[in-house]
Amino acid sequence: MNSHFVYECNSPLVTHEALKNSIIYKLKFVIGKEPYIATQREWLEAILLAARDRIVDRWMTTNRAEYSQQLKQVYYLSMEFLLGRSLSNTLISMNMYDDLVTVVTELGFDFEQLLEQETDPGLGNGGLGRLAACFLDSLATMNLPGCGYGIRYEYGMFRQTIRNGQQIECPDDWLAHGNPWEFPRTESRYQIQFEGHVIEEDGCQQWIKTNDIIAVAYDQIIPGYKTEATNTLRLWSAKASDEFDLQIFNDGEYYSAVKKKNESENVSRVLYPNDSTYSGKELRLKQEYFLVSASVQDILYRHWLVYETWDNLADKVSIHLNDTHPVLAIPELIRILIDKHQVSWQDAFSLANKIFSYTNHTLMSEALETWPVEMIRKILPRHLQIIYQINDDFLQQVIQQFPHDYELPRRVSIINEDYGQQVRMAWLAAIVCHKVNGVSKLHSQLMVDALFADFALIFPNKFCNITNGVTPRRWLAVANPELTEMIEENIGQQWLTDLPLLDELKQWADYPQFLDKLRQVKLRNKQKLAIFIAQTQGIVINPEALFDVQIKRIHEYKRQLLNLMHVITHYNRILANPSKNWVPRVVIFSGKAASSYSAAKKIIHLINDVAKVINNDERIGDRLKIVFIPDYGVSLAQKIIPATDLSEQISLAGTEASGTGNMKFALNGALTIGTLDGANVEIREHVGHENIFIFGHTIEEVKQIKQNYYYPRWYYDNDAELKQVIDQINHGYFKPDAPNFYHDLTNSLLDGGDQYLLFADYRSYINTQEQVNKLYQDPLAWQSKVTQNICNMGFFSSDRTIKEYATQIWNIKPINL
Ligand code: 26W
Repeated sequence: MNSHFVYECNSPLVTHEALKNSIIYKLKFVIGKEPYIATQREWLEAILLAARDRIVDRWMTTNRAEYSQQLKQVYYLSMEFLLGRSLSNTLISMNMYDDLVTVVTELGFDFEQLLEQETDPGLGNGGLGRLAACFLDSLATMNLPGCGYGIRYEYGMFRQTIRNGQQIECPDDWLAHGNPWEFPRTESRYQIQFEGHVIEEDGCQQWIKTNDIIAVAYDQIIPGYKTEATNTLRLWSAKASDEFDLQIFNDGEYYSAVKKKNESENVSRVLYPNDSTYSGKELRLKQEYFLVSASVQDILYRHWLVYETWDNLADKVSIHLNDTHPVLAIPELIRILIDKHQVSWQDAFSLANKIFSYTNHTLMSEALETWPVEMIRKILPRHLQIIYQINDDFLQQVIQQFPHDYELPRRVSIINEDYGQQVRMAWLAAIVCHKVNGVSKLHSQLMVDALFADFALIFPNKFCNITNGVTPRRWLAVANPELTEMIEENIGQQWLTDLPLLDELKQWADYPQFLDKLRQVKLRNKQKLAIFIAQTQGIVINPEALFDVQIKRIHEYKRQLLNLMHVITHYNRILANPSKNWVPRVVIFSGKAASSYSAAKKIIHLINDVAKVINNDERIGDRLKIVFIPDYGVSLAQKIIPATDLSEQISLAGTEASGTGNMKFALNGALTIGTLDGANVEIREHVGHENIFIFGHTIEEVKQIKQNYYYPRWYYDNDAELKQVIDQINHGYFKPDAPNFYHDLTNSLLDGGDQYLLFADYRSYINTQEQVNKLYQDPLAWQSKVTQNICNMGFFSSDRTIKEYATQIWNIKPINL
């Protein structure tokens, strides 16, 4: 290849002049506008396209290298990817951030303002989707051959606004202005079959008379940080297989003619905005199958193109299932190998076993997917046969292995006969995959002790732990440039790809000058957030106050309500003792509730009602402010996390699988107040017990309490402050116009069993918050603990996580570039 045509970053071709010309070129020839009439959005699009051009050569180089080196690849199948905005990240990866700032400023734009115009694709619910995005970043940065597969939802996670304290959901039309990052691959299309029936012909199964949809690929480049390597995220979009029914159209029924087309394309229309309870809806099942069928067909097509044999499939391909949502990939792979390529059952099963691995992200029983047998029979009849066959073979093996445990086959059967017939997707994954992992030490332990206890006995080497991590590129370099710069001044640049090097900062941990500089960086981030909050919420907050933050999906188990109970307690204490020297606090909440989750919606409502009363109580002044920032997402997290002093990680022990926000906060110099749950346990091990505020009952104690008949009223009767808080909520102190409005909420605690033990953990939470206040009054002592947090976060880089996946599960090696 003629290297003359290769754009190299830092080469003379990427001078400011060239960059500027290329932006203007895009504006004129791609967008079709003259500079003087183009809108800011059109300029942004031109800039994105010009930036995109500069990663294309890396992409092609990587793809070529992967192809010629015939390396094993991992394919990461996920129903969700929460990438966040791409421009800053791309620029930082390419080391051309400053160049673009210069050029864009010369063109007369405010760069930061322009960045804010980029759409944030919300193609996920929360932790699981964001983890997938961190993984893509780490794979590319470490030159590991991988590719993400997902769905190009036309509508992502709903946009949240708050009206009269309540959550209002609006559609997220994120493609309204097009998506400059994507490359449509109209030639990469696969037929996806649904319904129909199965016949046997000459001993072969044929799935016929199906209704078909076409999956079309859209690719986005995922750049690695300061490396030639890139990654691909391939998202599938549904197209009707017949544009419309010509016969009906000719009969003059235009509407009916396009109806069928619309129905087919509904498959990729909208993300299910639910991350807590599985919905059991047919459309969701179709989405899941749509993703996996397109992806498996694509993987097999490309493998055959290179190798023309299936014998080495497991040596070249590893497929990872991000939770059970893509588990149908298992019967799909087996189906294609057997029905289309005449592979034997034994060989197909053995390939599937070697190729697939699965991560479990939740132990909550209501979130575990189980599909009615009849629904699968209707939509995927051939897959049901394969699932039955897998189950039969497995149960036979179990009976042979454990002939005396008569109950075991019923418990481990993929088909749950207890509630009508249900296919347990987690069981299917646990039986076929060669590895199953949890996402934190504690979660993985609970997984083998409880959910998968039987399977852990049957397959003693299958289960493992790989603790989650986050990418320091987005969560420090992009989100917190000031802290990044300060770290660089002290220890250079290497740490961004080798996070344990943060340990070197320890040498300055005792220097007041260093600690004070750290405080100033935080203060400036808080000032920025305060401006944002004033502009968007009209609430004025004091940047010197302690910023106490809980941002995540609203869920009872995450206990935003416990946080609010502390807020009210604190409010009552200020009122009772107004002259005391109170540490000023701003308590910030942000997060979406699933549209159908009424208890979670009520918690949002209560937060806003409490905020209204307290923020307008003149006796309080700026000693306590509550802010609910609407429409939580990746971009908002990037603003809030660098400005946080106190990170709330307060789920009931045993309920949060890992948490990843907890890691982002600590990395950005917030102290954690949290329970011994998920990855908090490991964060404590790394940062040291004295540098984190741990409270609440441990898992063992929770178990004990629940066994010995938990009586929440006892706490209410014996704790005057708790009683006061609950009475205030109950009697309408925060909702004078509808005083009974929160009865159901307080009842669920007082008489409904308080499932998440808010009352049992209340007192220790309040006392621990007292210690937080005390420490905050001593800035040097506070900053010294902050430093210990930052220094010790090396372990929680997603680079470490991905290295563990690469060696322990996928067996993939870096590309030679
Ligand atoms: C089928 C409905 C549904 C959809 C999504 C059920 C469950 C989910 C996800 C598994 C929920 C999720 O995002 N889990 C989170 O995964 C993170 C990454 O591992 C963990 O850090 C969080 O603790 C876990 O709640």
